[in-house]
Amino acid sequence: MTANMRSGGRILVDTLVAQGCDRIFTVPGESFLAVLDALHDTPAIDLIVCRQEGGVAYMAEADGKLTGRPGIAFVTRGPGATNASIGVHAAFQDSTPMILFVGDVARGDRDREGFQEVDFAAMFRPIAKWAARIDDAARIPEYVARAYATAMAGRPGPVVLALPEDMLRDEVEAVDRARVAPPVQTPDPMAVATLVDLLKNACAPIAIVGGAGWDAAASHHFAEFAERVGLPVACAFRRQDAIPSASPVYAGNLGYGPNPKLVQRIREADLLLVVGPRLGEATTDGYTLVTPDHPEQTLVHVHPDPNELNRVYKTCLPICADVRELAELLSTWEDEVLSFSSGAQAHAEWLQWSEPQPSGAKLDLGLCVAALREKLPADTIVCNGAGNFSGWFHRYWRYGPFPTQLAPTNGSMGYGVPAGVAAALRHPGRSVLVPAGDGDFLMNGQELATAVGAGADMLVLVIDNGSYGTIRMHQERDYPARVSGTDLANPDFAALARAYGAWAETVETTEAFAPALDRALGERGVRLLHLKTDIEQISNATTITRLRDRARRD
Ligand SMILES: Cc1ncc(C[n+]2csc(CCOP(=O)(O)OP(=O)(O)O)c2C)c(N)n1
Ligand SMILES: [Mg+2]
Repeated sequence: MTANMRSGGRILVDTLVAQGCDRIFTVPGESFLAVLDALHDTPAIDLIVCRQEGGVAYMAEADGKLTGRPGIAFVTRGPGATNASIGVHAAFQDSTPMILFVGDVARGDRDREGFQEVDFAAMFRPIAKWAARIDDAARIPEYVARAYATAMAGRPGPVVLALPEDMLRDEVEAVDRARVAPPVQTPDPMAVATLVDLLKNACAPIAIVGGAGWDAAASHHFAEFAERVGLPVACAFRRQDAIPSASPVYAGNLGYGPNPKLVQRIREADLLLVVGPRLGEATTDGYTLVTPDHPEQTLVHVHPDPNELNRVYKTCLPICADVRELAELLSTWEDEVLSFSSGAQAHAEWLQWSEPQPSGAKLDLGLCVAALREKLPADTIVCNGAGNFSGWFHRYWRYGPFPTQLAPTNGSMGYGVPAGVAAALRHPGRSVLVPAGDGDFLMNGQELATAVGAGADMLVLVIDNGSYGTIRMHQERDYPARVSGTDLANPDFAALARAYGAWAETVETTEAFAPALDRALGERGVRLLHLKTDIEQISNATTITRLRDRARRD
């Protein structure tokens, strides 16, 4: 053996270090022992061992959202990869850079449907940007560099690489690759000049922002520009940190249950400046708020991926560019003519809409969010999965500077706890808040063990209405008073959290919430407040009684 010979596992870990990877999320498998062995001697990489591959993949996805570079996950063959697929789907729909490495059967056993064998390239093709297998250990640096490049380029997304276990044990010579940077995508100044001209001629423009490639710099520069010209800025679904809520032109969020005044403003807009979002189904209320042909509206779409321009929406001015570069160029654009008063009006409307009014409920979630607003720092990272419980946070929480929101735009349950772990590890000094539904929490509640084991500092709120409430809401609309398949018999969540080693209390009234929150904030590590709410408060906008009354009238 010459001095340059390395195992496939060693080459892979060296390659990841060269790409800047400092953390891997995993559930181990015997299919990638050579990688685990190489990690044994690699202090540069923090290995986070999880309890289920759904948790692994969500953590990697959330880490990708936080850093802008691919979050890294390692899972085993069929069972591990199928569990992890939920996070790949989230990364795909959320445009998040991520790489999932999957241990695979030995090359010589392929196509016998050996133990846990799956054709991973075929399985992941519809939900990954690229899915492939590395058959030659000498080509690991090339495959991994391409995986990084692909995950970050254009519209970011997930890449899946299968690793035959015997390939990882091969001893070969390989040429390392240097860290991959995303491509430079400076906007064409002529196109930006046209954009500014369109703004000058517009009576009622509005920006819709967030999404692919959005980062702290994009947020800073875009807010600077929008504030200077008074342009109202709405955020796409679950991109509420695209600019801080405190910005004087922040107009609120789109998605489920947006401010009707914001909806009206978008309908009446003559110019839509869309920077980053795909204008997906949730953001556009099922392609109705902005219709694909949007007659009488001019649509400027800025996106780093040419395939997203004119894909669904007729686009008057498509600009293929890095959103950060576009925002920076706009912030330094010298033009005194632009000045709108609508940004301040839209912000005032949002302030009013996002102020919780007492609902009369015994444990009033709106008032709980108001208490959280008072006691938690502005740069708190709020992590949630799917369910109506999230609606109170989307509506009433004030999101701080990017990144402060980790929430799946693909509406995937079980995301909050794993995302909270990723956030607590990436930003140990920051406050991390995980609002979770009772259904949502138990989809990945096992990752509390990972959180406690990793010394994560985070506050979990389990909002326990004894129901898959969102589905109950749809049920009450379509089949009133016929509850089927949505009631939940729940554990004592506080006792459960304590069993994991967390600090926990149960809260049953609004008055008890703030003192319990104070006690939670006085502790460190994982803390959980079990909030027992009434299913009657089915969303932040309506009640079961009102839904039934309406169904009776219709
Ligand atoms: C992984 C996954 N499974 C199922 C669904 C469908 N779904 C959306 S919301 C929801 C219920 C959420 O219940 P809970 O977390 O208790 O929140 P609540 O609506 O009661 O506030 C379900 C089952 C989903 N979005 N994701
Ligand atoms: Mg529930």
